[in-house]
Amino acid sequence: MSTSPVSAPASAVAPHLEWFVHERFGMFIHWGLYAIPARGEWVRSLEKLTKDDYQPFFEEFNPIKYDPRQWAKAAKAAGMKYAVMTAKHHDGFCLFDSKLTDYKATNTPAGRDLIREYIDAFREVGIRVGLYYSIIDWHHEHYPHYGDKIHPMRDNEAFKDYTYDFNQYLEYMHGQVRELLTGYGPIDIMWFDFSYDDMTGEKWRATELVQMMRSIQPNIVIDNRLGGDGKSANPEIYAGDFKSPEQILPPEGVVNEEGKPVPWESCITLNDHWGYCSGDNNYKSPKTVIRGLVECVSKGGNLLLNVGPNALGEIPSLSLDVLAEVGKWMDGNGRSIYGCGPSKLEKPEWGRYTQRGNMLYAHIYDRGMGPINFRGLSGKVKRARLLCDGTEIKVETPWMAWEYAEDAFISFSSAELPDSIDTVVELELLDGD
Ligand code: H79
Repeated sequence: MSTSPVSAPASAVAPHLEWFVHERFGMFIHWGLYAIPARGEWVRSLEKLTKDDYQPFFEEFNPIKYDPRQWAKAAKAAGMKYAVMTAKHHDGFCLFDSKLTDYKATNTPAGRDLIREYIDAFREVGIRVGLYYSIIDWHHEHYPHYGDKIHPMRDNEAFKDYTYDFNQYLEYMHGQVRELLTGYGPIDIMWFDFSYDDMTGEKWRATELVQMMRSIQPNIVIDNRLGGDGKSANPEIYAGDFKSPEQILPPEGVVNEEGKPVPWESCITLNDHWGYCSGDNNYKSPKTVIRGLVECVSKGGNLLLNVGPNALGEIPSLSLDVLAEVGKWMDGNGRSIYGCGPSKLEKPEWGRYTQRGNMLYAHIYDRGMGPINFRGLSGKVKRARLLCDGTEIKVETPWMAWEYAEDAFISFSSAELPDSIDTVVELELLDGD
């Protein structure tokens, strides 16, 4: 057979990435002044708002319901093991108390460092903390543009003769990254967003930046959006630790030019916006999210699932509802996610496989008509159990299947699958192949 059922799926990763490829499921948090207009985090650019147009949101930002312990509780209950929150998004507003700018939460009615509270609250419940930092900045006077069309400065007559000194912006950006890495203890992930056109790599003085970061926090996990060659087996120091597909799950696992698997993490919104959008109720169902997470793991990746808290500081209740349902499933089935990766077995007709060492997890979505076929596994299964409650599942090759002697089969006694979203059967495989 071309496929070997018994395989250790976790390919070796650098030691500082072991936790990252183990935990698999994180919470992305997009929060900032844009929660007030509530039309998504791109509102300033898309609607060509000037600094003056945007300023009222700064003056009124007062999230009286902000209690990151509640957010951490929701993340924990959903089975999320890490989080990444916007310390600064493209609008340049800082949720942290940076000494390098006045454009920060401390100077709004909020009056305090909201990133510190997030970090404390999530650490408190054992969730790893990451920070999103936009390298694009629509507020800084020495950040030139984003493309030729999108950035408000460029479209604004008043700025047509504008001159800038990009090095001053880079000093600012490097300085803020240093602040974030020195002021809050160990940060697990630094999530930069993003390079474009020729604004990539050394335009950000990325080698120097990453060397500085590693000198402060050698084990920090860094995304790949400072630029660099995503395919090379010997990538630039700033090419990052993982690939970051956005709003898409890759069709198969991600590999470098040598065919070696590369850690990756898809970031996905729960509705159709990252930042809070009051009019957007187009939520993904718990089933979509759960199956999406399983798909990521079955292809060797992570899922970073977004919430966009509102101007008062609350995660929208529709988001909380989905997270709670996902959490119920994770409670019973998380062992098919954490520490798991792809199986060498082909994707089955009825669902997906994930695997950890000799433990193969069959995620059954579609019961089909006959017994469920585990192709090629005849005689290779030591035992099978329903993951969520430990019930014995009999693995057999029924006489009707005499033509398929290499395959193993299971049948559920009830007409329904126990879990209509994803029934997981844990198959302990015999060693060897
Ligand atoms: O922070 C989130 C996005 O704001 C950011 N990355 C994620 C994690 C991002 N910035 N730019 N892009 C993604 C790509 C550009 C997308 C755009 Fe659009 C298409 C900008 C305007 C049209 C997406 C759709 C944002 C607004 C509408």
